[in-house]
Amino acid sequence: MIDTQRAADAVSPLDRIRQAYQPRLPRGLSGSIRLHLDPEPLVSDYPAQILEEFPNSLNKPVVRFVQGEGGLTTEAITVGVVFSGGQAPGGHNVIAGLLDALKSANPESRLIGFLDGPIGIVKDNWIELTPELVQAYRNTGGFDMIGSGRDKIEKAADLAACKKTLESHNARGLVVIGGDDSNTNAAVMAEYFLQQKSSVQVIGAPKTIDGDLKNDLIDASFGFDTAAKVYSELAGSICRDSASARKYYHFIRLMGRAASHVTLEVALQIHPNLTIISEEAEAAQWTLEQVVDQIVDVVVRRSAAGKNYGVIVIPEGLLEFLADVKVMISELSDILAADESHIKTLKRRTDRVDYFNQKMSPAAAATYAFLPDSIQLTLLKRDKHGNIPLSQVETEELLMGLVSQKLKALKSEGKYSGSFSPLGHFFGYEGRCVQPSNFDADYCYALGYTGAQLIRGGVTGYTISAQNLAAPVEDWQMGGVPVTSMLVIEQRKGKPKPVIKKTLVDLQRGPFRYFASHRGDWVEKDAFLYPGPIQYFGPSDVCDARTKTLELEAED
Ligand code: FBP
Repeated sequence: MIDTQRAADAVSPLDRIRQAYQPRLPRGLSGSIRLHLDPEPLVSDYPAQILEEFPNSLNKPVVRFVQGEGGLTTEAITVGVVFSGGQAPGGHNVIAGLLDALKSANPESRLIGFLDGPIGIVKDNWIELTPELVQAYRNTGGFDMIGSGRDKIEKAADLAACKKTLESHNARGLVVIGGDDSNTNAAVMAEYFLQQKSSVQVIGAPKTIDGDLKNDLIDASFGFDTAAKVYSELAGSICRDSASARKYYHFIRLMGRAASHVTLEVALQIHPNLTIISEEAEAAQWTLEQVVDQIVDVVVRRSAAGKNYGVIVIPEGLLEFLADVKVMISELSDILAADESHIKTLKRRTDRVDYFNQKMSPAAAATYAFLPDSIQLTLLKRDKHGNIPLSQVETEELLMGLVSQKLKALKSEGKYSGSFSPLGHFFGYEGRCVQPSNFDADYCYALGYTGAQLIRGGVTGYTISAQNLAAPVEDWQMGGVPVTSMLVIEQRKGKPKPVIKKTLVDLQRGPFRYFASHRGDWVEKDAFLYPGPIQYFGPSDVCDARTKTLELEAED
């Protein structure tokens, strides 16, 4: 249930001041503009399943904006909008940009918000997003204006219900604000509407703190900048506490699902003593034991230098990338897809271990049996898109225990004489709903503004693209990338499914290269940096600073 009264009477001093912040718009979106379709379509060598499931949406051109008149409707239109998936700072500004662009083209145009995610479209559960309501949420964090959800829209009945809802509102288009799975929903809906000869257009906006919805035409997903800044502040403070108290080892796990973009960005911002990057672990085929050995090595080296404290940073999804655990998870997923209801009844550890001993390869069964109860149970869960709920996998606790054991063994052999007091942290939900940084406030507003122009221009099946984001806002280049061009086939719940490709950390690109060439200096020395909290007012080099990731990728 959405509390639409809340915003009016519960406003913090910062939110009140931020309501007056007017996001900057790229030059390319100002004045008279029209759509320009690249002369050549974006052609890919699609797998047969994608060719079969998306016959109407493939091989479309990239869309850009150019100065000029015509082509964008000035009729009064109705547009629907929905948040989908996890929260990310700036979502309300996407809605503000969308509303402002629609109203400035025609004050009679309407924006309606579907409640609690895609299920709101299926159930026709919505509210009118009036200028008064939206005003109270400008530049605020959270998705609470209309709520969000993780429903997957793929069943024929759900798709038909979405079409019915949108047509009953006479909606010209729908903007889906979401990550990879949500933009997959957008692709499926756009194709369905085309097949059904419906004129409803579908546009996706690239959202996710994970930073993995990006490619040559989308420099960054929104929310990554703000969330990474929050985690850098928190983890930087922990570094300072560690260097002050000099008695604890802090193990910090950072949200970000599979990709390590958040972890890498935080490492570049704070210089921890050791940072594990999942993509490197996968490339080098590290096992769990090898990761433990690396941490032990750092602890022993620092101890020899008189430092029995430090900070170790790991990504949320690390386990999925370790050679031994990865094989086990893949076997587990197949077994789960075939026998989920029975597996759910295996409440006792011994029953689960016995069952998987019969069903898995001996190595995978041994890996499963080795894990603590809480992780064993979490690995049996899947969300509606088939993802493991990685935020609940307490990898930092597992590593703390295994490192302790190894250090005890080394001590008994006389190879280590230090003290080891580990403390675990997980930073994730803390960063998803804060007031967006100036970057995300501007970026989200530009995304919403662009979404409205794409709908006014009559295109469907596009995700909003954004290039040159390391440059000043005025020089950003906004447009649209065919959503189907990002599709690949992945196994989900034991079946091959078309999904938007997650972009993981590229070990050849600037951010990782910079990290790899500097991390050696951060192990024994305390080279910690303390970025402090996000600044909204003050010198531009602090308030408008881009992520290191964006800066270093721009230099590539
Ligand atoms: P999205 O991909 O939907 O943006 O989700 C991001 C995320 O914050 C992940 O980093 C995290 O693993 C997951 O959501 C947590 O999901 P939930 O909010 O359902 O607990």
